[in-house]
Parts: sequence; structure tokens; C-alpha cells
Amino acid sequence: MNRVNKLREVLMKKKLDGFLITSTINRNYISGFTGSTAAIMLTQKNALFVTDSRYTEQAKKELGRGFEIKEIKSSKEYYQAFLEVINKDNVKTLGVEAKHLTISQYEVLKKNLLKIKISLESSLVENLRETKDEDEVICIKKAVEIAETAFNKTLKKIKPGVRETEVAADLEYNMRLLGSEGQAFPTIVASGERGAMPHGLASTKKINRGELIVIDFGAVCKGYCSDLTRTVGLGIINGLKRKQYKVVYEAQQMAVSSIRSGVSLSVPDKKARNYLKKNGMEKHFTHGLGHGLGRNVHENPSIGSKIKGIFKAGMVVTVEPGVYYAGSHGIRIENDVIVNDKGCELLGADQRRLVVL
Ligand SMILES: [Mn+2]
Repeated sequence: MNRVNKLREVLMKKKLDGFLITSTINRNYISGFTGSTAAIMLTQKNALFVTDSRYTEQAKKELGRGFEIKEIKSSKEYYQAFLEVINKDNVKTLGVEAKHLTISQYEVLKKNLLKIKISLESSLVENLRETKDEDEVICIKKAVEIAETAFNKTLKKIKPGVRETEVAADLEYNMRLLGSEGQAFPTIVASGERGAMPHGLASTKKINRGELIVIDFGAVCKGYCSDLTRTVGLGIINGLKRKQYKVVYEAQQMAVSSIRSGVSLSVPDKKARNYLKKNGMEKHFTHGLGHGLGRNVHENPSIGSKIKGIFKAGMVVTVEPGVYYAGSHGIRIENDVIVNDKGCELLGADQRRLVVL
């Protein structure tokens, strides 16, 4: 079943006569349109795609079957186009994407669509996006491969006195050369005590001998992201840090081996946390274990000890335990996996040994 029909089934279950898609990513997922300005009004009978003259030709090329394209000249005409469908299909309750509409867009919508009930919905399309089809998996695998290859090249650039920003720039450059459409998110390079900030963006700090460096990065392939974190050392790394690295790696492996379709989303986080606890490190693991990965670098489902729901085959998620020691250092190891019925497939290589440069 195609994505439009899957969404129509959801609307039926939710008793929504229509659904307005305004989020760029959801619109792209449902229709194939890669442009930046358009809205989709979907009902059981119609799929109206409203855009302006900049995108009409592009929409004709990109849209899947079943969409009717309407070109408008001013933003007011959006509402007239919506109203036509609303009247034609007798829409009484219209779902909107509450997470993506601004308050002012919502106000204008209410003012223009006086007669109908507007229902604030969250995650209707996002839930469909949780499980990936084969084509999507190919893109994510490619994005992982690009990120890994680029990272292995960048490792040669990490030397005493090199700034974190230089490492980030080199990594981003290498990913671009290998075909990445951009960065999945701003690259994190956090060395020494900056590593204790889980999301320490690359700064102008110079990297010194004896420091661990947390590098979190991702490539983009056909709109799909990868998300990897590597911790590497420079010079001589003491035994305690090496021990901690080993524990984080083992915690990650335990989490990975617990993932399978049908298992609760809370299980791998608990496995990792318990193992860190046994080693006296769990209070330094200050975030959830991971998250869904796709068109957004963070998408449904979240993977944490308090998250409800189960793993489904086709989900792509990150597994990223980390420990953070304020004033000293941080360690995080992140890999991406695809869930299947027997377990999960690790994308790219795991990082068993601490790489020391
Ligand atoms: Mn991540």
C-alpha cells in the first residue's frame, strides 16, 4: 500500500475527514515533492497539492500518482483551494499538524475555515515514518557508509594543537566529497573536559595530548541521515579512561543484542544502564539510549527506560550510551541499527577498541 493510502487509513481510524500537511519533511514523505513551499489537503477522495508558480513544474515531475496540483498566486488563495476540497468532500473535521503549524498560521486557518472543526494532531505521518522500506534503508546505509569513510580519513588530521573546528571542517568536507548532501546536524567535536557536554559543538579549543575526543556526526543521502559518535584518544590515555571506554562499549553491545521486533522500547536502555550501574558508572549516563533515525536525525521512536511501545521490524534507531565526567572528559559510542524479526543489523563497524592516535 502506498503512503497516501496508509495515511488515509489512519484518518479513517481517527475519524478525520481531512488532513492538512504543512511540514516540509512529512509533505516530502507523502508526496515525493522536494521543494520548500506547498501544502497538501488530503481526504479519502482527494489529494490536493497546493503550491506557487516557482514549484509547479517541479511538482509535476516529482509527485506520485493521485495528486491534483493547484497553482496559487498569493497565500490567501491557499485557503480558497482548501475550501474547495472541504466543500466538495463535506469535510467537517480537519486534522492539522500541531507540531508544525505556528500559532499565527493556526489563527489564520481558523479564521479562514470558520465552519469546520480543526483537530490538533501530532505524529500521524511521523508514526508512519517509524518503519522504513527498502529504499529508505538503502539511503540510510549509504549515509552511514559515507560518514564512516569520511571519519577514517579525518582521523589522520587529529594532532596536538589542531582545533576542534578544524576537525569538524575536515570531517564535513570529506563527507561532502563522498557525496553527502550536507551535515545531518552541526558536527560535535568535544575534546578533553568539553567532552563532558554531550552536545558540545566544535569550538576553537586546541586538542591536547592525553585527551579523549567525542566526535558526533552524520551524513545525508537522498534526504536520509546517519548519526554516529566515536570517541578517540590522543597521545597517552590513562587506564581509568580505557576501562570506562570498554564498559561503555560493552553496555552498547548488550543494548544492541537485546533489540528485536516485539521487544519493549525500554529494554535496551535498561540493559545498558544496568551494566553501567554494575560498574559504578550509571549516574554519568545522563541521557536516553537512542532515537529513531531517518529524514530527521531525531525522529520516532525515542529509546529510553521510560518509553512505552515496542520495536517493529524496519525501525532504524541509534544506540548511544555515553558517560560524562564534568571537568574531565566524556565517552560516547553511537551506532545505527535496523530492527528485524530476529534481532537487529548493525550499520557500519562497531568500535570495540578505543582508537588512540
Ligand atoms: Mn544520536
